[in-house]
Amino acid sequence: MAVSVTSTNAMDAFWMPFTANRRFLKEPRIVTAAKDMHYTTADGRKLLDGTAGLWCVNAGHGRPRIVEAVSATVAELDYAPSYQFGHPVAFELAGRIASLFPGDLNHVFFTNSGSESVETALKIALAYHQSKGEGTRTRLIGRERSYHGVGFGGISVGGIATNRRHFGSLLAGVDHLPHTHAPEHNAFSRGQPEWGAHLADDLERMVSLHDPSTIAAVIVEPMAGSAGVLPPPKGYLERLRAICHKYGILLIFDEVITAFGRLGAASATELLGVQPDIVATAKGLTNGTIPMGAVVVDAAIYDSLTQNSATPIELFHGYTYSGHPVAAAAALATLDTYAEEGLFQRAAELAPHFENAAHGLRDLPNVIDIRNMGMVCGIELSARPGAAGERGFEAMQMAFDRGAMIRITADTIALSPPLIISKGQIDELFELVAGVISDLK
Ligand code: PXG
Repeated sequence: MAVSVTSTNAMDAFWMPFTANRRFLKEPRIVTAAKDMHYTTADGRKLLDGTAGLWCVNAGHGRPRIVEAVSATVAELDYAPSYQFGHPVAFELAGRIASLFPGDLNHVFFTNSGSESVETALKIALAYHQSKGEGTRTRLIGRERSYHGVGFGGISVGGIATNRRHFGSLLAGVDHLPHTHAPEHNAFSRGQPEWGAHLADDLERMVSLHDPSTIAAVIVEPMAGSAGVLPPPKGYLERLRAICHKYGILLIFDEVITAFGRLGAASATELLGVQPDIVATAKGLTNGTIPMGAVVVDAAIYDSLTQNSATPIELFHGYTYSGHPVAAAAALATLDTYAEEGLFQRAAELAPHFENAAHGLRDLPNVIDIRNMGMVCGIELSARPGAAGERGFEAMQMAFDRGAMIRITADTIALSPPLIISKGQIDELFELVAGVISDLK
């Protein structure tokens, strides 16, 4: 069905998320179709997808197996509740997801988005401590420059000021570790920076300040995505893990971006060999086709919550669409596609080429840092005096005009293409971005 966008009046009913709405109405960027590595724009141009949608279309667009699974399932079982009833696809999917995560990360709670996965993970952490008789552990620790979605829990532990400052007092009892970005020490690092592991030791300071008996969990993105692509310094996550272990604090990884192949492995957990207690996922789980998230939980947490429960229902939490059959079918077909095409391995193999292409932009005007990990890179441009974000915004618009979809966070360009991208298309993407940066004022 063709979507016609006729007038500004018709368009402004849609209040667009995280968008400069007034500016968009004057200069809309509309896409109407997508296949493999490309979007089609409303005026019929092809756009190379440099961002896998919003970091979610890891297998590329319009993949037949996923399309067929969604069509077949919606015809057969359009909806079924997961409260007190079940359907086979959700059980099968939970097992498949658990098998992708190492150690005892083998219980899966379904959500519909990354934000809901984060809220779920935080609530499970709090309920777990209570189930063990340690209900004083209520404090949550996040990190500066982290993005954990837009729920009240997520923005409370999150560390992006613009996402917090308009929304009242947020959750009480939250503290933040320092972020790990320090251009004077780690600018233009390739992969994980050498400098910065010691920043994890700040958790020791918080433990002395608050006492471990008050701290429930630490939540971090193993690689911070939205805040401008910040790979973890070497040894940093290991130190956080050790300190959490020492004081009985749960470690939550927000892998909404990093799970399902983005870094060249099933997850950052697997790639980095650091074992969290809870992992929040979404995005790549269904290749972006149908909204779905999954929270993967360690057996010790599940066992404590289920075995110590004083009520028949062990966790008073869930969503109407938890384990939705059509989303679950999309996820199974997505995981099949990843496996059949070896896309996690492919990402690992392409990563060095991607890294070289990214760092090839180093000498262009206004480029002040380039960061990368797996199939992600951030290219940071200096801000125009008094106009932070303006140069980045223009880069996005110019790339759209010239044939690529790219993402920006303020003045940082973030590239994270579908993992089916070819080396030739990587070169094409970076050449286009290089041209844009060179022509920007
Ligand atoms: N955690 C992380 C680490 C994320 O990146 C969320 C939670 C929330 O997911 P939902 O599905 O509720 O949006 C995210 C989402 C961008 C961008 O351009 C990133 C996200 C969403 C939209 C845009 O960087 N990440």
